[in-house]
Amino acid sequence: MAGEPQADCLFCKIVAGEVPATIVHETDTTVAFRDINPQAPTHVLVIPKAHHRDAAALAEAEPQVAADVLRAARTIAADEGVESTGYRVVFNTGPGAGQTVFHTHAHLLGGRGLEWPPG
Ligand code: DGP
Repeated sequence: MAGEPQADCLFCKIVAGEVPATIVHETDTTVAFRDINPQAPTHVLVIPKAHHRDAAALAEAEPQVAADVLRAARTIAADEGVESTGYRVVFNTGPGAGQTVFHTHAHLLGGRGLEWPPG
């Protein structure tokens, strides 16, 4: 069922504490942790605790939680000291866009200059 934990999902396991992660922020509905392969000095993944495959599915099923993810990203950007210099929030959606983990996650990137367009 949409939103329920999935036994084979890596990020559901991080939510459950079954896989270790460096958690930097948590709310009732979200958790955020450092990316294992950082692409910038600040590279944090912000996820809903509920399982949805991507940002579009989350927005459709639980729009208030999608807003919680964005609000958490802003809080973390401030905590990390990148809010004033600018930061990027990216939802890779689908394999063609580079999504490899199919549990909604926002990449919060900052702490260096970010090119546009992205690769
Ligand atoms: P994406 O390619 O957009 O699906 O991003 C998935 C990200 O998840 C990628 O940047 C690497 C990160 N990642 C994969 N496995 C782990 C893990 O076990 N722990 C942490 N902290 N990050 C992971």
